[in-house]
Amino acid sequence: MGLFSKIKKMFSSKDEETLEIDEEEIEQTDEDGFEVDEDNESIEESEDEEELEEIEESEDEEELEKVEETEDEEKPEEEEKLTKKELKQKKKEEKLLLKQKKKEEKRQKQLEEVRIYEKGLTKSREGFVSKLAFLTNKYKKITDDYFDELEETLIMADIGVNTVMNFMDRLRDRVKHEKIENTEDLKEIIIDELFIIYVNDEVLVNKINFNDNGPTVVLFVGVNGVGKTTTIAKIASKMKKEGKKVLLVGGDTFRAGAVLQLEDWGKKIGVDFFGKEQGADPASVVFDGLVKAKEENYDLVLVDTAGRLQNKVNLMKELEKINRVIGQQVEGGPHETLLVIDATTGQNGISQAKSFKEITSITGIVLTKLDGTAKGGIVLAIKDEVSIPVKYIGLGEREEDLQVFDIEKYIYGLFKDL
Ligand SMILES: Nc1nc2c(ncn2[C@@H]2O[C@H](COP(=O)(O)OP(=O)(O)OP(=O)(O)O)[C@@H](O)[C@H]2O)c(=O)[nH]1
Ligand SMILES: [Mg+2]
Repeated sequence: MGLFSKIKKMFSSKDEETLEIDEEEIEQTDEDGFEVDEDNESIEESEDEEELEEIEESEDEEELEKVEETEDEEKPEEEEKLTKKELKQKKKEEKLLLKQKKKEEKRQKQLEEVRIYEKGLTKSREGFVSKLAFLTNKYKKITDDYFDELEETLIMADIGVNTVMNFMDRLRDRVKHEKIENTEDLKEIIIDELFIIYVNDEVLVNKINFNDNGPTVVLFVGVNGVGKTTTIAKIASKMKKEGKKVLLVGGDTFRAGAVLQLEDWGKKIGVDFFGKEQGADPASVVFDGLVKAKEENYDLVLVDTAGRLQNKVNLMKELEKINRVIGQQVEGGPHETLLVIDATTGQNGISQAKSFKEITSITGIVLTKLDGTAKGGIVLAIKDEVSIPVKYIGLGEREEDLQVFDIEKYIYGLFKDL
């Protein structure tokens, strides 16, 4: 079975069988992508188990006493044994039920996320899938003309010229070696090959690098209007719900109103904010913000920055300064530098990624507004052309529309109708 068939089976039905596959095959990514939460989860589970055992023990003792009492009343031994056995059985069943409930909850959460991917990628799916279906019907047999039109379709989906060229070479090879003749038989192979472009023999790291010794500092960079501030607010709100103490730092002192916008977000979602007036030195804002974060034991500090200074050199100097301050204040910081890119800007977004990569070290990409474009292929192009993992994607304006990027859910959302 091809990769896509497996993914489709995983996400499109809810029966028990798929549930099993799901548990085994999907590498569980926590909602927010923070590694530490995965650990928490196992702690949670083991704590639950301990608790259960404790309860079991104490209950067992009580029951034993009861049994002893009744023994005095000359209860037949056989019957007593049976009760003990039954009790144990009952506890076991309860434990199992709890585990199943947890599994089901996890599964439901995942399906909800899949629905968000589905909805957010509607435009891309409609554009690409319908074109692919059209080509399949138009040609029936694989010909050079078919390949040409397919190539054009992929480039139109913003997958990127170089990526498409590589892809086409691989596809042609497979067609030759596997002696595939019909376009219909190629549909699933196309998806599998796109998947392979993204995965590309690498272990996919979409988790945020969490600092265990002090606050985790995440720096957000990107040009104007791409969605930095809203992304910060969405992540902050998610983290707050997970019980983390979050501080927003208004490092964009360049644009009028930017500081106030972040402060307003803080108020709206109930997360603390630190900032100074417009025009203040961003590095000094970050410095003071981090002093506060350390003194008051914040878990997570999200730093907003200005996307456009007078020119690239200025921006580079500014980011260097901010990085230096963070590194001095918090060991290993910034723990992440996330570049925010607006998916609707297509190839322009790719160029931005290349430029930013030259001026500062980027650890991950947040791709926003994927819901607003029919060119969702940009996810594949970024990975292939810029070699930076996409860590979050924005699939709409609601808070829950910001999702940890998951290639399987993405491929499903993009091709489920095929
Ligand atoms: N549809 C959609 N809109 C989004 C998404 N993410 C952000 N937006 C919108 O994009 C607009 C710009 O977002 P901001 O967060 O202000 O962008 P910014 O990068 O901070 O902009 P500057 O501060 O001007 O540099 C807002 O109207 C957001 O609601 C998304 O995933 N989908
Ligand atoms: Mg902003």
